Amino acid sequence: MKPRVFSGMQPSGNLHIGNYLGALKNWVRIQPDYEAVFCIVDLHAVTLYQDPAELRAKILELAALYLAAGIDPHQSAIMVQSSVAAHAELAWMLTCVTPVGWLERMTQYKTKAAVQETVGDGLLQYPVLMAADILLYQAAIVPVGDDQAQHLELTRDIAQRFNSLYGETFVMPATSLPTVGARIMGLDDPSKKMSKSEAGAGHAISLLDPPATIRKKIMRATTDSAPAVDFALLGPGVENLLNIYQAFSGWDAEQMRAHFAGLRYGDLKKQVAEMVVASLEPLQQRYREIAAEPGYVDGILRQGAERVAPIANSTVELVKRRMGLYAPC
Ligand code: AQP
Repeated sequence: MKPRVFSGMQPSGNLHIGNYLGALKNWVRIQPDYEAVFCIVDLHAVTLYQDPAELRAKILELAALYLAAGIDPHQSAIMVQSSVAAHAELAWMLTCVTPVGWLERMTQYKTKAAVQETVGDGLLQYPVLMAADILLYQAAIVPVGDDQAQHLELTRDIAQRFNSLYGETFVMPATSLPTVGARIMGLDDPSKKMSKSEAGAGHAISLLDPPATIRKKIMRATTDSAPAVDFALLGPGVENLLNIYQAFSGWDAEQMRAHFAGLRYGDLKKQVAEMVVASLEPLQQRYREIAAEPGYVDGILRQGAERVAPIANSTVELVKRRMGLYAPC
């Protein structure tokens, strides 16, 4: 039997090249070697207010993007978190073994809470729900970008605590980060990670941005006052552009140096833009084909939920028995 892999993304905002290079591209690469569950984590998205009609549309868009990027629904299950009730059920059980101090220390919670007038409890509980998503499927590995590494550590802490209180129950999931592209930074401000929820037209490149928009955003990306690429003195903006090129091209560090050392920033940007445009073109084409088939994505999501629900439900039954909750024989 193949080991299991689980990962997910929130249907909030527009998927960007950070989400693609940090996670989605890795999912496609590893899917033949694992029994994979790729989730659309809508319950996570509503930890911040989402317009209901827009959220429904974004769920289908995200599923279509998974498919367009190369997730094969015959190999991997694509499903929506809220369509398998066991996610929320296990989250509650894990909440009860999680000290609140562990959650208050999470960097993503602190960053997102800092810009809210009032902080919903869901935002604090976000990593417990993420732990439930992963532990529900007894996933051996979780391919994510670098920003989720802290939440994965917490998932292991919660699993360990549960196992020590109630006996061996959960598999310890390992974090899988890509070697290049684990943290793509904002084009307008390379000190901040590229993020769906960050406002600003020049911040992120969305996977569905037209070529002209991609070129414009990259040509305007923040660099520094040096004229050309110097690998001994890389500023964060230039390093980010080089990372983007390397992650899309698959080049090694030697090839990158040989090609880009001494190149003027304007030419670097042109080459990065053409690499991004050419890499996204097939994905965008497949996305348009999928979006033109009404009902296709709904069918995939229904099948995905039906496929994974028995695994999720059997974990919940096991956890109930371990905790002494009522579980009829
Ligand atoms: N900038 C990034 N570079 C590399 N990987 C990234 N990921 C996110 N940003 C980058 C990875 O993408 C996956 C999807 O994450 P998510 O939808 O759960 O949300 P997130 O991590 O909070 O990403 P965003 O884009 O910043 O979304 P919002 O603004 O909605 O919170 C994860 O594997 C993540 O590591």
